Amino acid sequence: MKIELHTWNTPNGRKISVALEEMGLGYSVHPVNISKGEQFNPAFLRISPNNRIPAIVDPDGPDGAPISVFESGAILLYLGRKTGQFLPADPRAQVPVLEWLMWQMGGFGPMPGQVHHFLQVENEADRRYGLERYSKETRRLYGVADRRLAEAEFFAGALSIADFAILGWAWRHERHQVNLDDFPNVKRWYETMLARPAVQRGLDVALS
Ligand SMILES: N[C@@H](CCC(=O)N[C@@H](CS)C(=O)NCC(=O)O)C(=O)O
Repeated sequence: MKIELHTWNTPNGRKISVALEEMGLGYSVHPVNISKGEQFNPAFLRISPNNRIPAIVDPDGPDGAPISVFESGAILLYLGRKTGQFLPADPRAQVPVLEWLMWQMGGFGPMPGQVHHFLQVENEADRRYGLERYSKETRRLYGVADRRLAEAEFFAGALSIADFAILGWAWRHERHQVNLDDFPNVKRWYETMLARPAVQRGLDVALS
């Protein structure tokens, strides 16, 4: 049976469709229209109590019984462990995957997400401080990524779930007003990722 992907067409949603495609797992898309408040439906809250997409339901959980998972980082770790792909079992090799996954979850997502928010604020006085603060922090994070990718092909060395997490947000670089020409190593990595057929399928699949 297929994994249910409860999601919407957003950076956090795209991380999981890309990972599912890369791992070759069958899945069905269950759109949750967050602009209409469907994330507050009681049935969705039962699998995602923080009223955020994405969430998955795997009918074939670790013990054979169904399991649901919310939070995109937890979903990526779950899928990596389930398939043994893009998450090395060796503890030393796993550390950079966890580091860059947490780096994304804690910063390279929340910060550009705030840029997206403040860009929509119409009152200039309300907008200015937030936009300046979060744009600066977003650019700092792109700089961190650029330095990392000067020394490694992918964030954790080999392609991993951390790349899928980071790609979800890099995919929206134009929306948070970052020009990848300013970050040539990120640009090289981004183009490498987009050239992967499974990544393309994960970015193209209809989620809404
Ligand atoms: N930390 C969460 C964040 C998820 C998140 O912010 N999802 C947004 C869309 S990208 C959402 O569902 N927003 C609905 C809302 O704010 O009510 C994750 O990575 O899964």
